[in-house]
Amino acid sequence: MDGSDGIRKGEAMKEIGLVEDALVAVDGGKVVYAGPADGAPSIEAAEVIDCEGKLVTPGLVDPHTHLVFGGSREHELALKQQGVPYLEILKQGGGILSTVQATREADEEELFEKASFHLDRMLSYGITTMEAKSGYGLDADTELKQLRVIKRLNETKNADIVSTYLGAHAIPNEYKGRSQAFLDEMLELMETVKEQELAEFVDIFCETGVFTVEESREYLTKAKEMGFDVKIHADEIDPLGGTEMACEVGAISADHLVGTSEEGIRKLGETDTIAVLLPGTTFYLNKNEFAKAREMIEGNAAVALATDFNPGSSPTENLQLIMNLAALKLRMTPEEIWNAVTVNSAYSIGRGEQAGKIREGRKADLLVWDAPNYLYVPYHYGVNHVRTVIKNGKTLFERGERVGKVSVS
Ligand code: IZC
Ligand code: ZN
Repeated sequence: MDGSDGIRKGEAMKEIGLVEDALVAVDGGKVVYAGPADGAPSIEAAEVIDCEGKLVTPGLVDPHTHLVFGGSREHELALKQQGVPYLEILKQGGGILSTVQATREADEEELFEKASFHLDRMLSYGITTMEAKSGYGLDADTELKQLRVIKRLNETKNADIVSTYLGAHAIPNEYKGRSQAFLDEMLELMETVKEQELAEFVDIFCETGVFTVEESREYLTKAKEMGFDVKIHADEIDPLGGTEMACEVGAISADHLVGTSEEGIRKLGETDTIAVLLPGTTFYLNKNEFAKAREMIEGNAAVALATDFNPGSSPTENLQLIMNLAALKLRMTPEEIWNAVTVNSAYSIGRGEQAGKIREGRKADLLVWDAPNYLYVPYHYGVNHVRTVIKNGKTLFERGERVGKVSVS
């Protein structure tokens, strides 16, 4: 799949650059030919993978994950069943704050091992490039600990992991009622994050009981002045207007957007802020209203999709399931969905020129699917359809199983 350059907005999300009877040649971990088998130059191959007429795509790009955390939150399921809302659990010191406690208590090695486990599962589902956030420390030591784990994962694992500093994810107990003082501390820490080159992006949770639109605007503006690109958790639960603000400050992405207003949708169409939608979270929070993907795409927005992998509101590493939910709940077409997990998701984490397409000169991040065509994956739900995961030209997984001698660490 290749097609046009740049972010795919609105109508352009219909393009997928499909090639029938294709051949992809790889050398030194890079793609050296991608196109019709007929027109291919003669190639002497050391190894040939016969894809048997099946679908081959770029590695998937997951642009919103909370990959590194301590503990888990299965005890919250009973509260959810009793109808206790997500923000109420947080208000009572649970939710994000319970993960903060567990992450503060875990040492760096434990966090690394735990995140490696989840990362391997993501890879087995075909995610070869992803974003990962801090945000379960809410203090200098733990935020830096999480960011160091992300850096080490990126350096030692066969996956590209882009790092986001989310110190402004919740207000910790020690700052209860003093959000500005807490943001000031997180701003100070941002300078260290910059000096130590531990993150490319800065993110904030703009939500009722967490940070207001005005606090978020000021915080993200300062982050931009420090040289970060910015992202935002906006309009996830309550429609506060974070989407409009994200477009105004020139955020690279605005994420969630379940309650985005008409005005917010219009602004997404007019700017290059990418709408990263997380239907798995809406499903898992048991909500009936999903993000208005159709209106966004018809209004010329660029839409991407992500797992939002986290221990509270979206415990899944399966981006293919998110593709199914996008088809059913967001009414996105198969073409739009493929763009949303490849080209647009890559651009939403600053990797649009490196990942998300099979193109000569790029890393050979390829998936062979047990699927006869591209319509099949958004249709057949709940399982892993990837037959072969190839990262940098190396086969890592076959039908979900790690391949022989290839070391993932
Ligand atoms: O741990 O609940 N929404 N942050 C904002 C989350 C979900 C992650 C969590
Ligand atoms: Zn999130």
